[in-house]
Amino acid sequence: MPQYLGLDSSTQSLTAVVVDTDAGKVVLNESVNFGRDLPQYQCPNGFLANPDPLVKHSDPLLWVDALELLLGRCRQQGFDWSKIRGISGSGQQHGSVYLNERFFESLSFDPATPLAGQLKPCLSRLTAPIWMDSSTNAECVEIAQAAGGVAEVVRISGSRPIERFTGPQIRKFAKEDRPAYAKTARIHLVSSFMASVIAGTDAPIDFGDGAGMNLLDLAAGEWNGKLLLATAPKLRDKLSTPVPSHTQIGEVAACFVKKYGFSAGTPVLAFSGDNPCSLVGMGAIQPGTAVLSLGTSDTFFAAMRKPVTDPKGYGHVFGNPAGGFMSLICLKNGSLAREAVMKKFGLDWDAFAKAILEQTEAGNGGNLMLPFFEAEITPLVLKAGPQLFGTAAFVAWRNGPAAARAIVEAQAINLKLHSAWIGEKTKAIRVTGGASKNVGILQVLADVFGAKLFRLGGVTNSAALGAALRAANGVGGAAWEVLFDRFAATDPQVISPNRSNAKAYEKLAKEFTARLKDTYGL
Ligand code: ADP
Ligand code: XUL
Repeated sequence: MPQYLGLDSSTQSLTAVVVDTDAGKVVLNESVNFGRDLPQYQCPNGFLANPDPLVKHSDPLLWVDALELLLGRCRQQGFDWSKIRGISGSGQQHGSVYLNERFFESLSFDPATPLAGQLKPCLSRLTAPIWMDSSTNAECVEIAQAAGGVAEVVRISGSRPIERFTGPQIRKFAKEDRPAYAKTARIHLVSSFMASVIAGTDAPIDFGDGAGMNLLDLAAGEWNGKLLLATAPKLRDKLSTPVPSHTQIGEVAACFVKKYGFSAGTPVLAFSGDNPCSLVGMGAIQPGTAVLSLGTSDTFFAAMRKPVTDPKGYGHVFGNPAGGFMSLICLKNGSLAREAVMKKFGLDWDAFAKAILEQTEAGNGGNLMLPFFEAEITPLVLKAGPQLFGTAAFVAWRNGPAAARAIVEAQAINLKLHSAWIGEKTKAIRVTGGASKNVGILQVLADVFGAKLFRLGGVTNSAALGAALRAANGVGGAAWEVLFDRFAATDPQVISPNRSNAKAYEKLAKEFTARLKDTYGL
């Protein structure tokens, strides 16, 4: 029975999904949660505390330890890794790991000791900036200037210089710590770093995730000389080659054979970003099916007919792992912002859903929130702190049900307004991610988008599933349609829009736009 493993190294957890393609079954779906299972790293939500609210870094050794913990735990529980015929993976996008010369030799790991300890001396920067970091506004301006303007960066890379993207993050490091930058021999994305570990080789970066760096020439599939130069010195030497996502990059490292019982010679396919992998896991590789992913970030994405860029500069074009391109917008204030409201009023997720579905109505009686608990990406708001407008009780944070509805309505309207540039009419949207369990949240999204929402029938982590399906396609040669039939079927419970709410949301969208303008000058 051919089995394929997909690993997803996401913001708050590491997940392994194994599909058995003959049986059409998911035979493993296990996660390690960084906060709960590895508290010693002090990253309860996947990032380290920092006095600067714009700085969000994680510890790359946490991800390596999580991998070993997960593989070991599943083996202990009786899972047989020797049956795996191909491996691929997914990583939170944009995050970067900085490694010195020793990295290249360290990859022939010693199976007798933990890998994190072996990789520690290879880090030229102890922490890894992740996608939540918004601290590189100055570097974005500098890169645009040096590269010939924002429009030129968009033309080449599919996005304007973006604070969380890897290029601006690299520039900041090169400016702030020149000696450590000089000692950096390799800069990996989370995806290519994890691929390097599992394959014991210096892995390439795939087009899907590479497009989130402001360095890749999308049309040519190569690093762009002008952008490299505008970003940091000698950068080309520090990056591995960009490759198509279906590239086989090596075989599982000998130490994983010895330690966890993988079969020697198991092929490893290039890892990609979590959103590109999710596009596959949701069966949405063809244009016409949009996906809403409600994870730590809320993202909205779809395969594209031809690469179109966002005139406002908030949206992106990434590589579609199945070929061609995909559009994406990302809201930083996703699940953690909803959690902040939930906790403020001592609710749980059921009560949160009830507040929306039973205790409040569309339009929220005029109560409106600008829900930027953290600096926001879409639209660009660098000043953190939610803003409330409406009744005195609501504004004073004394109306829990209205606050629950307000944050979700604002997020939904923000997603709708800022995805309009994609230009596809969305009658049906597939939803995934931790918050897609919540029917209250989904009902508001269905109403605001005026579209039916579908969830996957089985696995909720579509990025890990997508990585497993990519391995089944790229290594095992299974056809996408067959894989989607078996693994990406939607749940019979469809969330349909309540059309009578459309007017209230049109009004709210106008108000939301006006408040953004008044409050942030946007
Ligand atoms: P990521 O892959 O970005 O690490 P997930 O897709 O696993 O994140 O989603 C994690 C988030 O899902 C948590 O932060 C939590 O707020 C949210 N979540 C989990 N269960 C629910 C629920 N029933 N309703 C709403 N949100 C939920
Ligand atoms: C996408 C983005 C996030 C991360 C984490 O551009 O920044 O969605 O990939 O999931």
